[in-house]
Amino acid sequence: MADAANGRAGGDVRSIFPQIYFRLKAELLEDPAFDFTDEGRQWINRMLDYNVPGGKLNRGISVIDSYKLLKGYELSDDEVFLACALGWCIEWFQAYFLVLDDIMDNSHTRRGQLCWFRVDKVGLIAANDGIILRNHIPRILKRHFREKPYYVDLLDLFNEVEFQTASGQMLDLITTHEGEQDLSKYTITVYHHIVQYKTAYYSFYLPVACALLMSGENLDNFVDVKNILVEMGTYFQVQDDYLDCFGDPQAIGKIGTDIEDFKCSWLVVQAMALVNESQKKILTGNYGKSDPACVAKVKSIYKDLNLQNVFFEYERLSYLQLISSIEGLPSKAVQEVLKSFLHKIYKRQK
Ligand code: DMA
Ligand code: MG
Ligand code: MG
Ligand code: MG
Repeated sequence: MADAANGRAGGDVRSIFPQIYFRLKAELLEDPAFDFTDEGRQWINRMLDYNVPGGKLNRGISVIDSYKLLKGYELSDDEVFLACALGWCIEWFQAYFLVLDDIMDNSHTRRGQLCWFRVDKVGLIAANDGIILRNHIPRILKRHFREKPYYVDLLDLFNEVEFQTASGQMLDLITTHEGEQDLSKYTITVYHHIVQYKTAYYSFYLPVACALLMSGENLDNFVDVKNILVEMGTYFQVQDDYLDCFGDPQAIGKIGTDIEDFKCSWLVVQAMALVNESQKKILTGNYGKSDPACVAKVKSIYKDLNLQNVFFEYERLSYLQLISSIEGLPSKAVQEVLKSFLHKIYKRQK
């Protein structure tokens, strides 16, 4: 345990990575910039345990996997620790956005438990907890990366990606006003714009960009890589939208709310392109209502339109397209990074 917490390179990343969380949390709970009371420390401790470590950890672990592939040799204990710390910064970032996303989407469950704001005695304190989660990231970076030549670039990267994500969230939320006026405003172009910003940058570009910075690279030289990662992130959000309706809540750990929330989901975009007049009437009359009978009517239109098969075909083609773009990149190491990321999500059920 002591070895693992120090990031010994001998073990498997999947077993080391979770251990590093405890070290980072302990450091945050002893932060000298705040005079903690016992209650304050307990609140942060519980809030972090509830929101940070319980996900798939794909984003965080991708930093270490990518860094290893870019370096091309065994990492030292120190390098493993730093890559894990950066990976955890992305998991903190994700926790920050999810806590707030669940309030705004009026969601019920996340990662197999109640959404944080629905927990007794939490409520809108969750909004401030989101801010604290975000503020933990520069504190982790300051403690462990201050002396690194890429420190400023790292801070700038998190700031830029935060701005992109928050802007994407804004679009996701305000676009529903347009949809409420006229469902045919939900075009694939509008959809791509939303998901590129709300999901792709932080989920796909950010982990690889972190690994590139650690490897001493200049991100300006990786525009092609960024574009492919944005495509991959788009495919990932299409999966998320598909699973929101057709996934197993037990497996995905959350109950879908996209239909109730009038979201510009990939499914409704596809449906609007395929409906006949009578189906369109049913869809328009029932979309965006919290009544379960209305939701069921929307889902039955989706089934009649065979949207599951439309999705499977989209998934197959996206995969082929991504592989061919990846194989067009000059560096074999970078190709491996992107392929390993793609294989983590292809045909995912959760
Ligand atoms: C995800 O959008 C985007 C962010 C920034 C959390 P979403 O609301 O579809 O996510 P989920 O389905 O996980 O609530
Ligand atoms: Mg949501
Ligand atoms: Mg959302
Ligand atoms: Mg979703």
